[in-house]
Amino acid sequence: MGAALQDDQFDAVIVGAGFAGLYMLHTLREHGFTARAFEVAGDVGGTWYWNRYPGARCDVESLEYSYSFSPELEQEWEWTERYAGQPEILRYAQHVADRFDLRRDIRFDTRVQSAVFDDATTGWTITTRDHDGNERATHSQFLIMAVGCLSSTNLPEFPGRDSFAGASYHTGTWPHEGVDFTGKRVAVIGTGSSAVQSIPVMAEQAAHLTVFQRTATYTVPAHNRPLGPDEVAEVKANYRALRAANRQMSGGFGAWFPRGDGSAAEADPAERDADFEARWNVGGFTYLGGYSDFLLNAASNETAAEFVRHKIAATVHDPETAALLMPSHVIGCKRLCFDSGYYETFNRPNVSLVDVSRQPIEEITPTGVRVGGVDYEVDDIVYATGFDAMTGSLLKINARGPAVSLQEAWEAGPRTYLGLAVHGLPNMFTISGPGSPSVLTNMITSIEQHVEWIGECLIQLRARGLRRIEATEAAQDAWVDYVNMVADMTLFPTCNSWYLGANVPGKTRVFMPLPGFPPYAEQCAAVAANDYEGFALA
Ligand code: N01
Repeated sequence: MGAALQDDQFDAVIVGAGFAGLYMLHTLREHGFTARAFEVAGDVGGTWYWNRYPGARCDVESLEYSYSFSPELEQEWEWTERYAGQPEILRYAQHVADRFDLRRDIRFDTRVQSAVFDDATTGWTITTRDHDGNERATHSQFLIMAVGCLSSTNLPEFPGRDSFAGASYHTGTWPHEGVDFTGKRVAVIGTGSSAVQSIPVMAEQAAHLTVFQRTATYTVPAHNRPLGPDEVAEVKANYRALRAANRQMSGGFGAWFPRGDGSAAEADPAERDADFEARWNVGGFTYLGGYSDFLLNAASNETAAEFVRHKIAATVHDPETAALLMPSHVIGCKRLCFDSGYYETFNRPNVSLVDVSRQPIEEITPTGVRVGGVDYEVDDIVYATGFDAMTGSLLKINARGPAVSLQEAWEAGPRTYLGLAVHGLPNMFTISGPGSPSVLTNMITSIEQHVEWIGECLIQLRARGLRRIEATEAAQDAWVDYVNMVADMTLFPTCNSWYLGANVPGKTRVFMPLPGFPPYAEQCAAVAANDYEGFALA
């Protein structure tokens, strides 16, 4: 491995050049492996390349949502806001690519179409197609999927969708030149994180904005603001300690928030409300940090949910609209949202809310959206309808092992060992795959842990002259049972979230991520220390 390889032959092929692909490429090169990354986009950045909708920014604070692997990088990069906006995060990804000279090993505008493992050569043949339609085969020993968890858009098959005469957009594939909604009547379908961020911004431009809501959403103020030089200096002076502390947090971030313990249901109501109020005023993920049982105990959860409903009632002037905006499901069981003026936006005279929970969207007509026989005429439609999360992009690649394809292996839902490997697909790794904490964490913390584990694994294989690694079926079965058991101890499976695949019609209902980052990272380390227990090495 690592030497005298032809131009189309690499130790590893990496699919994707977002934060996972970039760090994987850097790590492999540092360890002396040859690697090539393929990226369907025209540049690096992954999710931050595509999601350019108005108001797009990260919900994890910028000083934490950044790589920790290079102390020099974290010292030299200057974040300007508490929550970085999409353009700034994209510039950061571009800076990383340039600083570590990664671009020369990335082929942009190139889609990986298929990957076939051949036991005779113990390697993968990867077929790619570039934007001119040229197909090319590349060979590698390892295949590393860095395709992102939220990269395959979900565009519901509404009858008549293609008949719409105006412009349609999906938040996840937003035009790079931006969209001017001035004077337009705009429909927004969906009220998840992307909608919550974009609705207040679009409402300022549009002549009228009609929001089609299937499930009301819990959102907490983000309280975004510019970062002051003193707070940045303080974090930079203590960055190593903060990163280490974050790796001990269940979400891989937030070690600097004050955390409470105990049960919200058993707390003194006045003290509990004071705690909610204080956290509401700090904003962001702090909100659910006051007690430790919000996702374990329905009564505790209800206290946090009810507090948000009171805030909605106090904010939204029209009682009917306020009632529609009040969610009834478990708070946090769908991804909590963070906003800059979301509920307030429904007080604007140019914004209206249409409930599509009981009467779904019937049809998209040439002039708008039809619900319950009523036509809402609009000029533009924004689909904020989310993603075929965690499995969508993996399954789009036709990956085939010696006896089974990924599609066949996951026919009844995703099955992995550690969220890192799939039985039947040797020498393939998935970064932040289903069965790992991934989307329940600060993605960059999870990505770094996976990349470092894979890098070390390849070093060990090389040192021992081994060429093949495959998760055993027994280890995978046990891991799937374990993930299900952990999920079933929580309230996560109680609502129709994308974590469960419930947002995509026909998708198997399986809770895909694994709650709890620190124990998971320890399990991965123990597997490696125990001679890659659960993997067959050859
Ligand atoms: O997508 P979503 P998103 N008819 O799936 C609705 C991350 N993220 O792009 O809830 C009508 O959350 C759907 O309704 P329902 C974050 O992890 C991060 O907003 O399924 N409505 C829902 O309201 C987030 O969770 C950040 O009933 C339909 C909406 O569309 C994830 O990405 C920013 C429908 C989809 O919401 C996805 O967020 C943005 C239909 N047929 C996103 N189908 C930051 O950190 C779907 N919906 C910055």
